[in-house]
This record gives sequence, structure tokens and C-alpha cells, in this order.
Amino acid sequence: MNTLFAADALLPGGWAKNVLLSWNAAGQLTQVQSAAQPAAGAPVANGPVVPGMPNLHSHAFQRAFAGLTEYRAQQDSFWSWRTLMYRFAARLGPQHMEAIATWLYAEMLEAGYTSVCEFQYVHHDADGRPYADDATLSLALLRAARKTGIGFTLLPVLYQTSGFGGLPPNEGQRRFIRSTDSMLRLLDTLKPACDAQGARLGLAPHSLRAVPPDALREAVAGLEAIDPSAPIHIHIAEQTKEVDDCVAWSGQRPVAWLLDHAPVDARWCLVHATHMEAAEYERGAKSGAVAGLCPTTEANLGDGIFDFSAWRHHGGAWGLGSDSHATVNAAEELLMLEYSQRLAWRQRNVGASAAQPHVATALTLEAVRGGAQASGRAIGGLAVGQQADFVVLDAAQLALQGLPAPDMLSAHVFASHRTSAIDTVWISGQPRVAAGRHALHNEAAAAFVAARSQLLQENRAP
Ligand code: NGQ
Ligand code: ZN
Repeated sequence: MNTLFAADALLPGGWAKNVLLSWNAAGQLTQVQSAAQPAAGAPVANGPVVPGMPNLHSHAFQRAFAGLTEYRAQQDSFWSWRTLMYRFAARLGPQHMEAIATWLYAEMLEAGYTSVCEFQYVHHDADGRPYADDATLSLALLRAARKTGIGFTLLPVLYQTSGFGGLPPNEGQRRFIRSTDSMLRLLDTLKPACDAQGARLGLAPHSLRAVPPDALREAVAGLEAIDPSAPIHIHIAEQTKEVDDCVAWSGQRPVAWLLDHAPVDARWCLVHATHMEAAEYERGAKSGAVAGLCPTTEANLGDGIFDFSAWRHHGGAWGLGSDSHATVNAAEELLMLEYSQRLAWRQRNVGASAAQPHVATALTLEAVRGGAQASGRAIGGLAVGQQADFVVLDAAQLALQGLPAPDMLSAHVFASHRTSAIDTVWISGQPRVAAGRHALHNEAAAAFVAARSQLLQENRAP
């Protein structure tokens, strides 16, 4: 039996004092006891313990592209960014994928994420043909997750068209395209590999732009045959052009169309869902689906602002993703989410709730719960039966020193450098980050920089 004693811990119902966490060999919490006594010689946390944040949306390879489109070309938009991103993706090989993801996952762990959902759509070789082993690039991501210890949900992406109404895919999309049957075969291949490392397998129809109605229906039915409760993630209503194109095609907005034509329920994660009307907020929230908010990417790409209060008003579940990885930091996503709402509505403390006046505490608890649901794994916080995935803040860090625990978490999110206060990070009861550093930090960073340099060189070649 393993244990950790914490003077303060953030449990699903709020902050508790003198908490003894115990977990079994499988890394599952077996006891969460408040008002406990530290046993002599037993490990004691260096500060408040908060649940690890699930990252519900990642395209790992884009980490190596972050920062490379922050200059003015002509008509800079989401769509021109995407053209550059496709160009970058065109030369990516399995070794690049593994090196980039290994560093990214180490970075995530150092920044308070304890698990990640990979929305994995680069399937084929550079010429658009399947690899001899069709699962090659997904397996590279699974290896990166295993090496770093991060919890993992693999979401192979179905991508078939370049726009509503079955528009043929473009050149830049050739590595993504596969039939529904070949997707179902890929899922069959990946299921045992995921099971072997405690990862969850789901499916990601890329978007309504990329997946026609029949394929969406068949793919979801095929997934249900493999695992009836597996997570299903889709990008939706991120850009206003997507909304306009969807209305032109179907007469409906994307979220409304999806709710009418797909079995949307608690298995689903609606990634972005930025542009919804009042009825979509209500129906979407009541469907039980998780809204997958990616605040720094949505800001970086100029998507728009999600109406957080409207979603929560209807009891909507939500969680956080780092998506394009312009930022890799759980606390910074919380900050961006809260600040976007303050700027939009000219209010303060929008994220506080009736039960929880401290914004950082309220947002953390809700994002962990929604993120766990979207990940399809038992990572919903510090409660018996959940994995022992948690972050220990450093009570000696200057921004936190001497404060009550809820203010320490507030200071971590709003008043620190947002990684500096992270002391240790545990996944399934194993310490993966100690004194702010992942064991693979140096080695993984060097391999990442080498892979990025190689990709940029290859991109410049004729
Ligand atoms: C993606 N990114 O899948 O990486 C997309 C761009 C697309 C975001 N949606 C590609 N943020 O939407 O077709
Ligand atoms: Zn995305």
C-alpha cells in the first residue's frame, strides 16, 4: 500500500485538511481520508495536492510547429494557418512523431496535465499511402505516452472530405484520408495495444466538414460494436465559416445538425463548440456531452469566444484541451478561459460557482470532472476508485508562501508563472515529475529540437 499525507487537498467536494491518500498496486485510490494523522516516516506532500488535469484535445505533432506562424503574410486566418500546418505535417515521419510527442507529454506532465486525448489524424506515409503497418503513427504516440507515463486516450480520426456535401479531399489532406471500413479495421488493431498499457481507445470523426452523414453513422455504429461506451470526439463550430457552410449545406448550424442526426450523449466531446445559438447551448449542455474548450488555441487562431456562463447555466460539462500546443500549461488554459469571459462580459470571477467562490478551485474541479468523462478513464479527481493522478504544489514558492490553500491555487493560476509552483506530479500513484522536472526532460528536449530542425530543413528543400 502506498500513501501520501497532505495538509491540504482538493477533493471533489472542495478543500479538505489533513488528507491521507492511499492507493493500490494498480495506482487506484483505495482511501481518501480527511482529518487523518500522518504516520511516522510516511511521505508528506510539500504543499497542497490538487487533482491532475486531463488534457482532452491534442494534435501532438503541432507542438513542433508552435510559434512558427506568428508573422503577417497576406490574409492571415485560421484557414491560412491550416495551409502552413498541412505543409509542416507533410514530411513528418514516425521518428519525428515519437520524438515530438515524447517531449510534449513530458512538458504536459511538468505543467499539470496527467493525461491526454490524442486526436490523431496523420495516418499515412508522405505520399498518402498507408504504412506497411497501418497503425504506425498511432503506435508512435502510444510509445511516447508509455515512456513518459502520461495517461492516454487514443482517438484515431476519420477524415474523408474537404467540405460539406462530400467535397473531395485536397492534396494537403492525403495523409489523413481513409474509408470507414479501414478505420474500423484500424480500431480493431489498436484495441489490444491500448488495453495493454491502460489507455482508452475511442474515435474522432474530424468534423462535419470532413465526415459525410453516412460515414458518421457507420463509424459510430462500428465503434459501438467494439466498445459501447468508448469516447467520441468531434471538432465543431470552431470558425464562423464552418457555421455558414453548414447552414448553406443543410439549413442548420453544425451543433444543431449534429444533435438532430447523431446519438450525442455523455460519450461525446464537442471540441470548441464556439459558435452556438441559445437553443444549441441548452440542447448541447443537456445532451450530456462535454464541451472541449481549448482557450489558448481558440485565441491564437482567432476562433471566437465560447459563452461559458450559458453552457454552465444549463449544467453543461466541460474540460480543457491544449489542441495546437501554442501553450502547454493547464493553469494557463484556466487563466485564458476566465480572462476571455471577463473581457467579453466586462465582469470578474465569472468561473466561480454557487458551491465554490474561488475561481481557480471551481474551474479546476469542473475541468477535471469533464476531462475525465471525455477521456473515458477513471481520472475524475481525488476519490476512491479513481486513478491516483495528482499534482503537488510547492508551498514554498514565493507566490504561494504563507497563503491558505485555496489562495495558493489561485496564486498558481493567476499570480505565478504557472509552472514554477508545481513540485511533483503523480500518475497512477507513480511520481513522474519531481522538483518540477520529468525524468526524461533533457533527453526528450534534445530529441524534440533535432526532430523540429530536421522537419524545417526538409520543408525548405525544393
Ligand atoms: C486540426 N485544428 O485538426 O488540427 C484542426 C485544423 C481542420 C483546429 N481545428 C484542421 N484547431 O480543421 O481541418
Ligand atoms: Zn483540434
